[in-house]
Amino acid sequence: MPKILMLQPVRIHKRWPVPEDFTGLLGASPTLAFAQLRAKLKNYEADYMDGLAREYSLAELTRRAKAVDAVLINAHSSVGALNAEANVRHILDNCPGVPIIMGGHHATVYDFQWLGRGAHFVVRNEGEETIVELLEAIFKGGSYDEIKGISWQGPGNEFHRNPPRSLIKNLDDLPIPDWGIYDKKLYHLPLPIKGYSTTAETSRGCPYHCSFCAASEMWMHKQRFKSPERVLEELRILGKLGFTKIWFADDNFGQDPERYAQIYEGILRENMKFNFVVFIRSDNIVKSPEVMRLAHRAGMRVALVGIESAVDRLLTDCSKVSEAETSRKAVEILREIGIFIGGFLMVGYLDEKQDETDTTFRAANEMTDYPIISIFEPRFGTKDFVRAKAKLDTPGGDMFYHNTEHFIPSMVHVLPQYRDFYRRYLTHPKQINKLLFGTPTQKKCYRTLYMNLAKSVLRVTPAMLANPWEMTRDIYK
Ligand code: B12
Repeated sequence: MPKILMLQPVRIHKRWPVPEDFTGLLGASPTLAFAQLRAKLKNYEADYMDGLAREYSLAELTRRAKAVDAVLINAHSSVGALNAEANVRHILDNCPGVPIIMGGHHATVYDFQWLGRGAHFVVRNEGEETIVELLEAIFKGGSYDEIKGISWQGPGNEFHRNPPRSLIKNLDDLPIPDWGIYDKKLYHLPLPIKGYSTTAETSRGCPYHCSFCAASEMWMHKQRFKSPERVLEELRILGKLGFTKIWFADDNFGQDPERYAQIYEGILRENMKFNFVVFIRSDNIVKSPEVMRLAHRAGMRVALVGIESAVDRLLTDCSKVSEAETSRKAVEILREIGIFIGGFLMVGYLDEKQDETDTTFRAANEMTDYPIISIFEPRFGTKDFVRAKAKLDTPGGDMFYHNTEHFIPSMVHVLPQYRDFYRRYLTHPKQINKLLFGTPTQKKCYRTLYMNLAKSVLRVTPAMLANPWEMTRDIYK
């Protein structure tokens, strides 16, 4: 039986004092990608490493990559691109001959760039059907020309991009994810219920066209749903496996409130015990506050809401199709119900004025428990990338890497304001008050945040101290 290694890249480079992936401070949950792919690859022996959830030495990476016949790497964001590339290089240098297959959001848009960096194959967009055909071709010696959805390096190092593959019509046709590949002890979501944490999904994609969003492009602006019966079946299995804390990966959870009401009612009817985290739009919250109450009774404890900006001019400019007032109403509803609010906001958007930036920072403070603010960076493959490029406002050229230092040239002045915001946020008595006297979810979230922050600060090395806010190499063996 051929062997594969499923690899979430090992962190060879790290940032200090705050890690490069700020969301990671609130806990860890695995990518569902490998559990879902593994369920399609039952006739392979599979090993799994998650470099975002624990540390590994390079010697261990070498040993485990040498022991398999192919390495499958998830490349999901520009923030992780540097480490993903360092892993590819390490495997090429130390395990020659092992085919490297990449997939995920980042690999999909940067397929040729990854081939140029040494990957042998990139599986673009949805992976389940493609990986089965690709591994068969690799191990049984078929041709790659007919496999839809791959990009690959030919024998003369020439790059090929095969035609795209259609999306799976009915997500219920997917096999049940194999959550058994994950080491349960590695993951922890900051939710009050006792039990193990993991990731699941009820849908894929999002029908909207926000011009900054690469995720919606990835799924061709379509949203496909699993049926409520299928979601409940997965939840029963998760419950039996001991998972009680679930992060729903959906980009647009709750889009059809009636469908979701059936899921919540099922959870309550069967007396299933879960706490869960979701990404949900303000307009869906406002559309049906009663469904949100039901959601809370069924276990929704954290809502990650794309507020983006508190300025309607900017929301219109990025085609958000939701007004700042809608987000305010959504926040009121969530507060009243007692759901923890993680708010995504952008500052330094194209042509943003200083007073607009200030308004958004104020909104981040007022409207969220946990503000996840990004200084706007145009993502390759989006409409905003084309707009920013026309103005030469792309600090990293094609934006393959996340640029922690320079950001978009016309908005570089936002950086000190951004750091100042987080310094104040983290030390403000309001947060400490929630840590000590808040809801069980607030207590859990803030305890996790401050513990992880302390761990990050304390694990300083001389190289990190000399280069704060830079990605510094941290593994030598
Ligand atoms: C769980 C998760 C995380 C976890 C990672 C878990 C882990 N231990 O691996 C944590 C919290 C750590 C995380 C962090 C970040 N994340 Co994240 N994350 C997700 C989330 C919510 C779910 C992923 C998932 O399970 N999806 C469901 C699976 C089934 O879909 P999929 O991942 O796309 O996989 C399919 C295909 O892409 C493909 N595929 C994927 N990988 C591979 C690999 C191979 C070899 C093959 C063949 C195929 C393949 O096959 C799968 C099945 O079809 C997604 C949102 C989403 N909807 O996907 C965001 C998402 C991927 N994250 C995102 C971002 C931006 C980040 C951060 C940068 C956030 C931040 N600023 O801190 C960091 C970066 C971390 C890093 N260092 O790389 C963005 C990426 C957008 C983009 N590229 O432009 C997403 C899409 C969220 C969003 N809508 O913006 N994340």
